[in-house]
Amino acid sequence: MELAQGPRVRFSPFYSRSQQAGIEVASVYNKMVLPVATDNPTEDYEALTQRVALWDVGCQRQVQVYGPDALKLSTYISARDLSNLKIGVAKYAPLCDYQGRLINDPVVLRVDEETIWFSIADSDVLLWIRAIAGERGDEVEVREPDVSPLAVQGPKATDLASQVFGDWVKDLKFFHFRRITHEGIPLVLSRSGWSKQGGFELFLEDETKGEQLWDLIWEAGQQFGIRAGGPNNVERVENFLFSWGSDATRDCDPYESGIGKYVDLGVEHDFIGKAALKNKRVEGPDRELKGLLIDGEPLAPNPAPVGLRNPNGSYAGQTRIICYSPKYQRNLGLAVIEVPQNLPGTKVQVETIDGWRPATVADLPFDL
Ligand code: THG
Repeated sequence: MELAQGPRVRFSPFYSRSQQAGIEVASVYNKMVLPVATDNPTEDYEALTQRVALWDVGCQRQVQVYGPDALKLSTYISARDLSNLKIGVAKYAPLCDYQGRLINDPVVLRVDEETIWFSIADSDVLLWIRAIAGERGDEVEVREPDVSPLAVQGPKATDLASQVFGDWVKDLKFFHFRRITHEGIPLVLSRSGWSKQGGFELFLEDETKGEQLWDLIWEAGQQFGIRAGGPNNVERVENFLFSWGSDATRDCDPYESGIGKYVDLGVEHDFIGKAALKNKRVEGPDRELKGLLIDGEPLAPNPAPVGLRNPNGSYAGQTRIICYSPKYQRNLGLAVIEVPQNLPGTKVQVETIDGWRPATVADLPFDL
């Protein structure tokens, strides 16, 4: 069977190049194909952690809020304070519903005075923002612009990007960006990306130039040992970057999801979910996303939910992802764990293909 081409599953402007470069495994994200791995995940991980990796993350769609009320509306929608977001700066911001449930965790970029991009995770933020803007009567236009991010990640990413775009790239701070046109290609160059290896995201602003941009990076990347890849579950579990829709359930709030530090409850302005989140702070969580150190031989990566139980067999929560970590040379996991079994050091058991294995609860990020 083959995936039917059509508007239900979209392909990014980098898709053909990703495929030519050896990507063989893909997922679907924001109703778009997300290339994730070649036929050799070990090499994918090595390229990312030792050299440089190129990822088609065109599926990180932008929701553009444009107009005189863009910042005001964005501030109301975000649980992190965006009220003083400067042009050329981005912030990672949890979005919650009125009950405080986390509904997305975009990178938010202030592109200019009246233009804000929500670089979203895998849920329909466009509909949410349109509805809220409509209810409030804000003067904004909300739409999906022609923007497709391409990620350059790894210890050699800065050398590569400065060779292509110039030395100014070296001085760009984390989560800062510049809007440029390079060899006729309009793009936003940002120091960000879904790994802890350092690197950039190139937000291409003309979908007809995807192959041209890919080729530019690919050719300059040869001397650095560049390799095509995709958002890497092993590296991001090792260093804990949250994956919405995967790590926690859709009922979890940001505190339960391990990203509570990005919620600004102390602000004067109101934002969606503020009252509910305040109550949750007072009551304390029923469960929490935590790390797991899992005993035994290396486990095959499993990014699907499996069981988590106490040594006596009773329910302890849900294991959300398991992988073997080359960095720590042990099996790691992320799990949503019931209070009080969430305390670091607690012994639990994890369901694996060869039965239940002993594991120990750990704080995130892992400190091993
Ligand atoms: N880049 C862009 N858009 C995205 C992602 C991205 N949209 C979907 C998804 N990823 C959103 N989720 C995240 C999760 C973590 C981070 C970014 C997006 C991240 N976190 C850093 C950390 O945790 O150390 C920095 C957070 C901070 O200090 O502000 O980068 O990757 N364009």
